[in-house]
Amino acid sequence: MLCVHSPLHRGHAGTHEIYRGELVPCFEKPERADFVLQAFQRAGLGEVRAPDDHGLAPIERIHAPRYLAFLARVWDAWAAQGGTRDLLPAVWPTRGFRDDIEPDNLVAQLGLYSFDSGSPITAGTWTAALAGAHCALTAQAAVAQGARAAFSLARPPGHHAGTDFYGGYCFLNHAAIAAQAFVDGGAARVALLDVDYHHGNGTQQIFYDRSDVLFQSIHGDPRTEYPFYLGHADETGAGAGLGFNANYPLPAGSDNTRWFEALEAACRRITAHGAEALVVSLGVDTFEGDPISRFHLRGPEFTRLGTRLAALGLPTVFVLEGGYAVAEIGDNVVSVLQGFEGG
Ligand code: OKP
Ligand code: ZN
Repeated sequence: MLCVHSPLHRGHAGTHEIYRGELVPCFEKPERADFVLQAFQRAGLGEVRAPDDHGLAPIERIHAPRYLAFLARVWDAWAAQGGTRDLLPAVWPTRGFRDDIEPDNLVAQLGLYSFDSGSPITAGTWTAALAGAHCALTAQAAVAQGARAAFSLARPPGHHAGTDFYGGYCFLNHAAIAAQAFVDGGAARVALLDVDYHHGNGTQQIFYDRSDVLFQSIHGDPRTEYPFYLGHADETGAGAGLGFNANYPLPAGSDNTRWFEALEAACRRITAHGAEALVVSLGVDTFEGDPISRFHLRGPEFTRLGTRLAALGLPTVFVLEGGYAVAEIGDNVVSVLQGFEGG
């Protein structure tokens, strides 16, 4: 399997995030991608290639121009004010505020375009996120040109990022960008399956009123788990998209039997959708030892996941999302990919 990877992810290196009211070191760190790359190469899974530059056009198919412009300039604007520390928002426009005006104040701009205080912007955040989008687009292009599957190995992750907002460590929604590229390449029906522990609220928001991209997410119940305000079972799509969004919230601590029942339901639905291509938001924070999540998948379960996805028989793009047990993240991702290759 082709792996698309760029070392530019290293430029996104936050120092701290706010977690339970405390400043703690970031969970989403560069070592994550390094460990996945090492494991991929050690397993001899295939070629590792740098992304091609696909330009901004396919990214603008998903993200609003003013949001992209903000991400591209925010660090330089901060540096021009003498800022050196990670940028974190501290104020947000909630219900009743205006969101059609972009304030001049930088921290207020951060709040306008974000939904949490856990996603620091650093000097290389835009460059890293952009490289990640190009990794996903390069993987998608390889699959569109006939490869059975490809793996976009990038960070920061993407599935919490929506049309014009970041959060949950995510800035550009790489999986959504890849799914849109399949549509723009002529696919009438695409399936996007999110198996990260956290609901893919950004991806859901992006495709909520569309019937061409079926979005499904298996995740910790948002009544207790991040991102809390979206990801419930009664969110089934709107307008033309009604019936093309499916959430499988499982209580934190759910066992693997329950998790694979949800996977089976999601897979059957992908087949019923008549999808021509599959994009997988591959988070492995479902791992038993993950420091911020509470499911129980281990190596054999990750292999089984890959095997089941292969049985769908679809051209498949894997996009890396979460996974914070750094020492095990590489083996867990490789288990999924090996399960797929063997399936
Ligand atoms: C990203 B992905 C809020 C911090 C809460 C956010 C978890 C993001 C997970 N201050 N933690 O889905 O793996
Ligand atoms: Zn996650």
